Amino acid sequence: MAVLNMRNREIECKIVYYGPGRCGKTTNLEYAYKTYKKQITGDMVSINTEGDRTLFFDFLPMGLGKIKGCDVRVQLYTVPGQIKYSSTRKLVLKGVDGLVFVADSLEVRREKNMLSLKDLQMNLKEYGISVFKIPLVMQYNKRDLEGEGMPIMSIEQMDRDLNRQLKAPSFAASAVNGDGVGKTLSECLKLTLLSLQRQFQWAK
Ligand SMILES: Nc1nc2c(ncn2[C@@H]2O[C@H](COP(=O)(O)OP(=O)(O)OP(=O)(O)O)[C@@H](O)[C@H]2O)c(=O)[nH]1
Ligand SMILES: [Mg+2]
Repeated sequence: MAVLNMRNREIECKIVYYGPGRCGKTTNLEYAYKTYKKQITGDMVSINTEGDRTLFFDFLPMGLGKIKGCDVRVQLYTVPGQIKYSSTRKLVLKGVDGLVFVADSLEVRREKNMLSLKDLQMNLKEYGISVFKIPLVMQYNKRDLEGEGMPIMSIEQMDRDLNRQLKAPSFAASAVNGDGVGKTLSECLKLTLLSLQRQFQWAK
């Protein structure tokens, strides 16, 4: 849950990158860390197992400066995507204000994307949050793999699989190159801050 300190006019909120193992969540944060230096307010913390898989989470603090008179700070987190880290994923979701669901465009990951979205929905439910109500942005990652030998799904197919009911804003991306990373994040920030403004009547 966001922390609002209206006396000091400070807001701190939490955005979580969710999605199946190896879909590119950590890569999104790494790109943001490298690229948005002015907004990054501390080191990126990653807790990995061997082979770069996320074990607990990645964490990246950002400061957006003053928005409508308030100093806005954002904490970006990723969950570990591997099935076996289910309880850690739930823990990382605690207090989430906005979500990026990173889906893997590789055809062979189709089922994994859908299972991960279900897992997200169930974990949110345990915190009393509806996936339809929370600020959520979809990212269809690894678009650069088109024509590289392993078939990828069309955007339309991914929308049908994952976004038919949610109707969340969606972005094609290639996190390794940085394509779509900024657009995804800024849309999620926009939706999250709008939702906080509505909830707390801030900026009125
Ligand atoms: N070709 C391509 N590879 C990508 C892209 N994004 C990530 N990768 C690669 O996919 C692999 C997994 O990326 P990670 O960012 O570690 O995936 P993750 O979602 O954090 O995985 P977990 O921590 O296990 O949940 C790495 O080898 C990345 O370089 C992309 O857009 N295109
Ligand atoms: Mg990771």
